[in-house]
Amino acid sequence: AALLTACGSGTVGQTGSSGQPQPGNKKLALIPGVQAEPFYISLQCGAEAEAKKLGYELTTQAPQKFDAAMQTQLVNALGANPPAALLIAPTDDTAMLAPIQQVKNRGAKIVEVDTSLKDTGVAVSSVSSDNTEGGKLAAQTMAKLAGGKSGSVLVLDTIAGTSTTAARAKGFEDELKNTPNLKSIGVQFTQNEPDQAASKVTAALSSTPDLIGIFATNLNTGEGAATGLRNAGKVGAVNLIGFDASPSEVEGLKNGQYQALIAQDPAAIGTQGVQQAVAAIEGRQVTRNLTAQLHSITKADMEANSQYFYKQSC
Ligand code: T6T
Repeated sequence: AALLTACGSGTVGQTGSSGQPQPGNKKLALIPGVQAEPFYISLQCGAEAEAKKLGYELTTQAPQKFDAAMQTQLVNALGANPPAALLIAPTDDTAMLAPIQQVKNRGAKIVEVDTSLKDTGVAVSSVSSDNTEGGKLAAQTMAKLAGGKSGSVLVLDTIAGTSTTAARAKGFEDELKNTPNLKSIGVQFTQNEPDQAASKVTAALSSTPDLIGIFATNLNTGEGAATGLRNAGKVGAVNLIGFDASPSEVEGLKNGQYQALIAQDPAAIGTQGVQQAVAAIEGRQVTRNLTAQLHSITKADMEANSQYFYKQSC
């Protein structure tokens, strides 16, 4: 079942017979990438608070898995009279185009939060981290951790077609070229399944004896990579840099399973996403692309950065 929560007051949106939302429509829908996951929960918390402040009603429905078919069902369920705006993290940069376009055709403003479609003509605004920059930051951190030592590095991506993690992997690989002592053995896909990430790490450890580091491009790949290293008794011997700052990743940073985390600011993405949606609905000026801050956190400075840790509930 999909996660369903509602918040905020405001009138339920009225819709004309044409299916085009009218000025009194105060309804917003948020469809994140996946349910019950700290990154999207924190994003939802930011979005809900801002919607309430602006007098809008935000309803969230999230797919059980990070999966385009499951997400399509939720988008289609918005029906012929959609809310005034849809805030969505498309789980596939191409497959989600048609269902989202249909909601737009029915009069809703589209705002991308976190991930985005390849087609930049659909959304009025896209709010995300600068994911290329995040990958670059991870590569610079990896170089620092290696401290001049030579070796190979593995990059774990999630599912092909995920705009965010693809940009992180590319940003990382491009930047790593500036550190000649480190060589990438390539990007491997894990389908966003921790078990697959763990087996990719096990395989890389046996095929690449000089493996010195792993960049895990999101929460699940990081958790799986940490398991893989633990199983092989290689925790700390191979530097693990994760993306995101979920409670379990933060715990892992504290106990030495990760050497660094690149934390996003999901609540800010949710807040700004709602601000852009409301500006579009009310006919005010909208910013096409907005980026939220990123922070590289190590064990040494984790106390000072605790405000960036993700939440399990609002
Ligand atoms: O890293 C985030 C998000 O930015 C990405 O698009 C998908 O994975 C996460 O939700 C973490 O699991």
